[in-house]
Amino acid sequence: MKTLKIAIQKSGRLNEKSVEILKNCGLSFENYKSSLISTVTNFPLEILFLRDDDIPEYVQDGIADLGIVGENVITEVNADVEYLQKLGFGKCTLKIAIPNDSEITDISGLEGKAIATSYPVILEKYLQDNNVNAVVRTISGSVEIGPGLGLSDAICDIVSTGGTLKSNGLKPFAEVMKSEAVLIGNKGIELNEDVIELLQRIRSVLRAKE
Ligand code: PRT
Ligand code: ZN
Repeated sequence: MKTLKIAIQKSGRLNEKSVEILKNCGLSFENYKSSLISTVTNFPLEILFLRDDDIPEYVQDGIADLGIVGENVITEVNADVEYLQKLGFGKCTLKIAIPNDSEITDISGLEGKAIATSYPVILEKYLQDNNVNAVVRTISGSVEIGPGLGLSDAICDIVSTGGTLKSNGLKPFAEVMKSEAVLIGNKGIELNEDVIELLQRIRSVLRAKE
């Protein structure tokens, strides 16, 4: 049987928990920081360490059979992949936030306003669903400083504790989507005994945590 490939985040918020869940499945591998691929020594599996943004497309295109990534990233790139299992970590919410002193009080108040975000696809869809015409300004990071710089009237960004919003004088205003890390698979994945075994191990690790 062909060696399976699973893509996980190389470094960042999901890396540690992704490695942990695989190790808890009894898989032995080196958690290389410098190389892209690590071979599992006691299971026919290779681990690809990637930027999280690249994971949905790698799995969609079959370069990796499986992947662990945040739902927000999958939705943003519109990846056509199979959702196999929610993993219970990396939980966060994509929210629209406005300055504490903003005069906006409801969604319709965003009409004609500028919103800074790293999630233009998800935000555009949300605005459309709510019949609001706003200007979406796409920036790749530090979205929270947008209003302070006069770049935008609101932001749309990932929130977990809310601390970042608070320290930038912003308040959450509307919830756009909830997200957590999920195990995804290529749509054409063959459910052979290795895949089934791996899925069973992951599910039993999750059950043991409940
Ligand atoms: O380098 P690479 O591209 O792989 O990583 P990245 O920098 O794009 O992503 P990373 O590691 O920051 O986040 C990976 C995933 O973790 C995200 O796609 C989410 O699914 C999930 N996640 C969970 C979060 C957060 N919580 C989170 N708090 N992603 C980002 N944040 C940021 C947020 O953008 C904001 O700047 O943390 C800040 C807000 O946090 P609080 O606690 O102050 O609210
Ligand atoms: Zn990223």
